[in-house]
Amino acid sequence: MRTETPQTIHLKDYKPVPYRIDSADLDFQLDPEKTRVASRLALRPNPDSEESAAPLVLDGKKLQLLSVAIDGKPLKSDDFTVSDTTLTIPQVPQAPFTLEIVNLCNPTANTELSGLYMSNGMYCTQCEAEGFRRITYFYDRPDVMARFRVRMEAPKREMPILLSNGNPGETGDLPGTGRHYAVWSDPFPKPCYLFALVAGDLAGVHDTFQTMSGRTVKLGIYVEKGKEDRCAWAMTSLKLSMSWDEKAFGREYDLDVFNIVAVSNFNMGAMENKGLNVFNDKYILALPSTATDTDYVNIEAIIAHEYFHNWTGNRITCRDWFQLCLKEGLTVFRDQEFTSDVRSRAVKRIADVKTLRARQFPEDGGPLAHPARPSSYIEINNFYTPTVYEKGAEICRMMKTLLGEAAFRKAMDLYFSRHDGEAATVEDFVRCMADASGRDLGQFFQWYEQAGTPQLKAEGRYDAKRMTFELTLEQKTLPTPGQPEKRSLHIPLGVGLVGSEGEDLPLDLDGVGILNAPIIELTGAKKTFRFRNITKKPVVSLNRGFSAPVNLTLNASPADQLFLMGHDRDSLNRWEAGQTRGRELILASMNGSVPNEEAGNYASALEGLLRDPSIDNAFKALMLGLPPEPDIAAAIGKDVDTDAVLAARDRVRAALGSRLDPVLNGIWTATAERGPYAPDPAGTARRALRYAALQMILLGNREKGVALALEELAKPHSMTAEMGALGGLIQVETPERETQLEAFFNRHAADHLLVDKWFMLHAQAKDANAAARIERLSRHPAFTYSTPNRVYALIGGFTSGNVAGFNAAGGEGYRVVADAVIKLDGFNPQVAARMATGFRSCQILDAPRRTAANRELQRILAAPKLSRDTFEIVSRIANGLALPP
Ligand code: 0A1
Ligand code: ZN
Repeated sequence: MRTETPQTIHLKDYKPVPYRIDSADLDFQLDPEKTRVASRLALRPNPDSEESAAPLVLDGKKLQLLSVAIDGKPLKSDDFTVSDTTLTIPQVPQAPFTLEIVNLCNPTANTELSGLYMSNGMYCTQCEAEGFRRITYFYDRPDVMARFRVRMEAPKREMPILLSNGNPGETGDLPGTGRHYAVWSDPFPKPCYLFALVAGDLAGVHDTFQTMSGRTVKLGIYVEKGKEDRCAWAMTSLKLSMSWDEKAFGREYDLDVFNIVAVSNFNMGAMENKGLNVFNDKYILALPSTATDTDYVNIEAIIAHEYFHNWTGNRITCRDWFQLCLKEGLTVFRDQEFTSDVRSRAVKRIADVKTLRARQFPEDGGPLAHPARPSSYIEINNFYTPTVYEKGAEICRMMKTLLGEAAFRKAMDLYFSRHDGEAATVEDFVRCMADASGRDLGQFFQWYEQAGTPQLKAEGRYDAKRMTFELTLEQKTLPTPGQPEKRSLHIPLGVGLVGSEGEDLPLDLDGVGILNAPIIELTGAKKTFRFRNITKKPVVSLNRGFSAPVNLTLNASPADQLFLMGHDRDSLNRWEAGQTRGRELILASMNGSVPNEEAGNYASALEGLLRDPSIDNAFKALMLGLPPEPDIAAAIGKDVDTDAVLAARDRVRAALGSRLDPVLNGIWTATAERGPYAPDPAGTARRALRYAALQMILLGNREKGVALALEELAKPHSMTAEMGALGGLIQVETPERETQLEAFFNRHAADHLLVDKWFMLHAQAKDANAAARIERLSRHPAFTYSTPNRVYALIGGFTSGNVAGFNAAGGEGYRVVADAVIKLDGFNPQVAARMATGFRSCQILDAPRRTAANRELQRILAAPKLSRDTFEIVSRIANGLALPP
């Protein structure tokens, strides 16, 4: 058990540092256990600091200090002090001076994968958020921006490739030593979290990109030898991202080279280090036989995301880590727009809303709720959350909605010109939005500071005599930890009044006139909007395009919902109407049987869509997907029995599957592959529909579904086919799924990314003994806790992809995850804490489950030497559970 509570950091305590670092010259003598880092820093008193003659306190962790000198003069041991986390020099010159530090660090012992570490024999780094302090002593905070020059030395045969940020400089051999060196200089000042270094025996795939001003940029993707043939998609995606940012935002790339390195041991998805992005190899490597359509789409989006950070994150960075959503929310928004433009806008928006609901809403509605810009934290690594990323993106999107396309672009241009080269705040960003548009965003700013998903109640009333339609909106946000009182938010809402032919009626708003943009804005707790000259009774379509991240309840009848499902011009709301109908049907089936008539109506509406040749296959696939179990659980709200939720959902799927049997079979036949695989939108859409149909067939007509899946697996056309068929099969308890899982492993045991997929499939298998399966697999020879991807596949796949298994009433699912968290905490706290977030929704479950979850959370908290990371997450969740439901 921890003896003391770790320190909390507060936004209100922000203070500039007393010294600036203008440049950092780093020399690395790479060695697996004793890497020697010689750092030469040009410092000077910071004119923005209020302190005078303050001591110099640099961050440093797990370092061995060898020497310190100021202006060439070595310091004596009583001129400075070293603690576990700092190097303090009480007296330094009050004019520009040079500080030279020499220290050692141990990449092999670095199991946290933060700082300089080894991944499969190569050296690589991860410095965000606070990893640079594990390399050398520095001001490890984003508002200290320096020009970096890096020289590195390593044995030439083992480490032929030497990379760092910026542009390449001198290289050479060191005769007689077998070693060689390379110099890299980055002309753009940057915070140290964007520093990167890579050394290894890697294969490079090369290309070039011509920027809009005619410069040629050399592009390189570095991977393990033998994987060169898997980089083509990543390279195509990179070039597409570069040209899109020029067109959409006028942003040109600024260095002579752009390199990407794929590594197999990485805590997160990827990292935007200046000119040298480091990627989890899962988001680079792709061949039709190894990657699914989803993998291809993710690779494209993550390459884009990291590339876009070059302007939103790197050229303009964050003043402090509380401003994380300044770079992350905005960059997610940018990558969402990119995918919308290069693929289908309608499909992308639905996919994003699904992610938001699956990941962010549960966070915002539970013990881990925090504002998009938090005001305090214990461990910043715990704040790379769906709220900071995805809700942060929604906030940017709402500002775009409020400003309109042209003013938003103007505001972005202003942001880029006003803050280039700076470490900015969320206030700076919103001020650009306000200044460029003249809009008052004072109240809107609350979206950054207030946690919780607003509940929006809407009631429409048609008055035939007066020909008016009144829409009454009421907002309320429930208390979240640390925020008992909530204010009203400024909510932009896309709105349509749909006539009986599916046409949009003109929006003539009382007191305003005909609306230019079909958007209404709610700012107070409650307001009625009256639309005039409405000649016939409309069906209201609200929050079109998911214009605001709220939980909407609308007084729409099942008939209205079915009508919108078939007719709304807003595809998001067409899908949303289907989700609402599906959710209500599942809720109505909780008592054991599916209401016949309602299921029939829903199936007919789906059938109409599925048979309509003018509708995109990807949209059809989305329409077939019923709301996931957590959505149903959240709608129930308390005392949830997750087995009952799973059973009801499966009952509805089975009922729909059998009613839709002919049309699903037609889809199966029509979507058979006829040519070679290509990850293009049309092919991706066709396959999405094919495997969505298979899932329904499996539930509606198990024997046939199993036969189709087996046929597909006997000669799979691509990895998408393999995963589509096996992903369906694991949902039904049949002997075939076990033999097919085994066959998958035997086929792919040599490919680590496919072995991850195999663990993930197992983790998601619906099974009364799911926890025992996880337990058994955690002892499989291919399982290791030291590779994050493997942990995410097995443990993450279980907590998020197997709701009933993880939340088994006996507590065995919680136990197996708690065991994993405790094991992981000893060597990779970031990953341990991430896995512990799986418990975040337990407060809405029934008493036996809550008690069992709490027992395991307390067991984690009692573990010796618990990290700050895990302590923060687990104690917040446990506190939430202690409250009455
Ligand atoms: N900034 C990266 C994500 C990232 C965050 C933290 C990391 O280590 C703790 C690593 C990567 C992105 O948004 O892609
Ligand atoms: Zn990012």
